Amino acid sequence: MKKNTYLIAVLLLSLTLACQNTPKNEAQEKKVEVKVEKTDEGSKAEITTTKWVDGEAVEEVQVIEGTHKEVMKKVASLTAESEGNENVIRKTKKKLQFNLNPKSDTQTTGKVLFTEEEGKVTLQATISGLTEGTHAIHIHEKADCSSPDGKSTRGHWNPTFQPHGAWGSSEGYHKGDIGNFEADNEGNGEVTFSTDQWCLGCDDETKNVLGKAIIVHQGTDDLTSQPSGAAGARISCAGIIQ
Ligand SMILES: [Cu+2]
Ligand SMILES: [Zn+2]
Repeated sequence: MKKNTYLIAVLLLSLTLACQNTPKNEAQEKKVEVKVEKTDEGSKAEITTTKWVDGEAVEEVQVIEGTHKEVMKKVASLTAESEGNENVIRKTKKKLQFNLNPKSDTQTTGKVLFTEEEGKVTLQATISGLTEGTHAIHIHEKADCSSPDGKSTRGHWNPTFQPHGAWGSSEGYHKGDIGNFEADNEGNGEVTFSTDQWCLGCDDETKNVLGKAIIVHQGTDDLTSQPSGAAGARISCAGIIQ
């Protein structure tokens, strides 16, 4: 399998099994962790099942390889085992990790991590190769970073047809209006942003960030100029793809 993994999607499923016949304090616990790695040549899933027997963790690892479709089908059938079982307390944590790539003749790179837990999505990004100062970061509407200037991602993601603005503003804002962050004198910046107005792959298209793009700008978002805050060149780009 090619080492160049362009995307790692990790789906963590924690299942707590409370058997009907067992008193509550003796409830059996089982944890299923699924890690899917997608490469140019196919996919590989690693399923780790941890069971606690008499207070000791017993781990079992299963590896599935094949086309992405085959692997995802197997994973779905394995995790569906517990569905319909009322005694299973299901807690799902989704993770999506990818890199930001330089645009507009810059050296601006970065790493982005999206996590979703209990109805809340958190974005964590570390960005380097920036000029010192304030930079805008947004979600744009299309996961297409093919053009050298990043404009193939189109405008800001705005599924609710609002004006551009500061996140949470009563005058309206785009679902992609994350805002600004600071880069230090070494050109490094960090962004942490949490909201229940996004989701990772749900059916609500006013919330689903998959298929969109992250864009970092050379300039500052003034939070008022239409349609996109006059934030200047698009210097780093990544598609939000599962
Ligand atoms: Cu933007
Ligand atoms: Zn906007």
